Amino acid sequence: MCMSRAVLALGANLGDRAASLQTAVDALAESTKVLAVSGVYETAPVGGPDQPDYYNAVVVVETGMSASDLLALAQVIETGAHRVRLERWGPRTLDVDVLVFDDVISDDPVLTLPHPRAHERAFVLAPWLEADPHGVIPGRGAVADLLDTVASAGVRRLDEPRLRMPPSRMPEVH
Ligand code: A4P
Ligand code: MG
Repeated sequence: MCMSRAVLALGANLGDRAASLQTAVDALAESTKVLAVSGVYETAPVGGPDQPDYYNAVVVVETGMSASDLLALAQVIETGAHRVRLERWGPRTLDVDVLVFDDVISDDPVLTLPHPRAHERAFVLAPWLEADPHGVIPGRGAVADLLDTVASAGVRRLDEPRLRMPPSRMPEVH
């Protein structure tokens, strides 16, 4: 099977934020091989209406799925967390975005790759650097360099909670 490497961003600012993030990690591990999980970052909301602070985290996976199947999985996970889409950039129990999928570049509005705002958001780049210190955003540059260019005020790594990395259910590919 042809394996791809993808990076996903998790965000939650309603309900039990830590539980929502852990549910997403567990659900991803059901269908992909989870390679790395960042710590949990408490972050001030960017854009949208007045809303509570987020918990954000980043997950690196290896998968035999296509990019569109991975987006579909992300959306199933969001729906499973009872996410209701009320307004763009508004509060949510769980947001699962695909940040990069291999080195694919696409401006398809259904799945834009890399994620069009990832490179300018400290709440994405800080956990990404932790999970993948050598991460690169195709067409934009190294995550480490991009993080140096954005304002990181309002982005704070928490000692607790920690996200558990569940054992992968995916069979090893030889
Ligand atoms: N879509 C296109 N490309 C992608 C991709 N790479 N990954 C489409 C995921 N989805 C992608 O998404 C809207 C549509 O984007 C989907 O139908 C999908 O086909 P959505 O999740 O329904 O809506 P949204 O999340 O409200 O919009 P959007 O534009 O994804 O918002 P953002 O940019 O993700 O921002 N502040 C803090 N501190 N932390 C956060 O996590 N998140 C947001 C949401 C705003 N402010 C935040 C945070
Ligand atoms: Mg989203």
